[in-house]
Amino acid sequence: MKLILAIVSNDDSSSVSTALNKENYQVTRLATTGGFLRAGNTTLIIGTEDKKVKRAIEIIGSESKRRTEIVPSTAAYDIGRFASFPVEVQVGGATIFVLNVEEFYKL
Ligand code: 2BA
Repeated sequence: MKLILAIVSNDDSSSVSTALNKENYQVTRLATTGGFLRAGNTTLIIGTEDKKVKRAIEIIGSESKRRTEIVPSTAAYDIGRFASFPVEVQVGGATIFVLNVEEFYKL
């Protein structure tokens, strides 16, 4: 048995866990915070059989693809004068760890 820890963006976490649930994976969601950006993300804990790990990673990857989004940004270029312009930012993606599970109990 394996334990998958998948860190995904908050925006993707619902669609990732819904897609996993649909294929009978059991998922626990933890609200977590990235150490670098200090922004909220979601860590999914998935306990599953070895042979189901590959498919779980495919599902996580397809529901949390890295993509660029255009967001508004504001810059001050003179005292009291601001310009608003769109900037491209990278969102999504997943960081995944797969660990061996020595023992597993449901009591
Ligand atoms: P990613 O590498 O896609 O990582 C997204 C989030 O996944 C991280 O959020 C962190 O919560 C988790 N994560 C990634 N690798 C990990 C690992 N080896 N162990 C434990 N957790 C891990 P943040 O820490 O807020 O990082 C957000 C993004 O900032 C990262 O995206 C990366 O592009 C960049 N970044 C992180 N640390 C950096 C550093 N020391 N220097 C430059 N850029 C960094």
